[in-house]
Amino acid sequence: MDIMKQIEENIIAGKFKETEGLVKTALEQGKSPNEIITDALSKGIDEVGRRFKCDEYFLPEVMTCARAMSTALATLKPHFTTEKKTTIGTFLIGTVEGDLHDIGKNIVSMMMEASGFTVYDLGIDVKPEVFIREIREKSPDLVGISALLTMTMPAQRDTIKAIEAAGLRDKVKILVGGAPIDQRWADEIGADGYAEDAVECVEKSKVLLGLGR
Ligand code: B12
Repeated sequence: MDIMKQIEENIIAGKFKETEGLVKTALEQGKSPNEIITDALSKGIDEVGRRFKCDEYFLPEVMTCARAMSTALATLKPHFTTEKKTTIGTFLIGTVEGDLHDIGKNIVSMMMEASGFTVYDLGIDVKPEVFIREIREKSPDLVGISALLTMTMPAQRDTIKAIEAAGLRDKVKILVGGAPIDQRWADEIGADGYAEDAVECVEKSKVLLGLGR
């Protein structure tokens, strides 16, 4: 079986102990980290989501698959490091309060870093006051707010409102993302932009900072 298919199947099977070796083999075969994410890992986790939705998988299975996915990303991370020494902008990112999903956010962080941004990742379940404290401390150009649950989408709005109330709204550009998010929602809650995936996040970030595409 082709290595990319093997990685995809490995994520679906949640065999996290074998993941690192497979990802290393793909890198040795000349696959780029980007290809591995798009053509193998994302396909695998999408299938996990599908099985979860139709009750073929339950939470314990999804958790082992997520662990395999996180292991794969950790293996890829050093291969993503940018050659550029100077930063083209500063990006602060976190998953909203009440939301524990971080796989997509971590991919966004890695791609932004690889594209020359300095990234501060606040992790998961981030309260609005923590976003505010960190904006004051790090003075980022951009703030990314991730949400994966329809239930936690309103927390994106609350976070933006809190940033406004703290008098910091005009100091940062705000991008929102996550599977249930779209441009309409981004407009409704007053974000500066929405990106469907990590590659688009890099593109939109550059546009927002006037750096072109
Ligand atoms: C893995 C997973 C989990 C793992 C998360 C582990 C982890 N470390 O992240 C665990 C097991 C913990 C989990 C828990 C739950 N989950 Co879950 N989970 C998923 C699953 C299968 C995959 C998510 C994922 O990683 N996708 C892959 C990444 C690469 O995609 P992504 O996150 O969308 O990110 C991309 C873009 O969205 C974008 N992006 C992401 N963030 C940002 C931020 C910015 C700023 C930008 C610009 C872009 C951007 O770029 C990313 C890269 O391309 C999805 C199904 C799915 N297909 O989404 C369900 C899913 C999200 N979960 C779901 C549910 C219901 C739950 C639980 C409530 C289950 C329960 N009964 O307890 C809990 C909630 C826990 C909590 N409080 O957060 C539902 C949500 C339904 C809904 N509409 O609200 C989904 C859709 C499954 C389903 N089909 O029902 N889950």
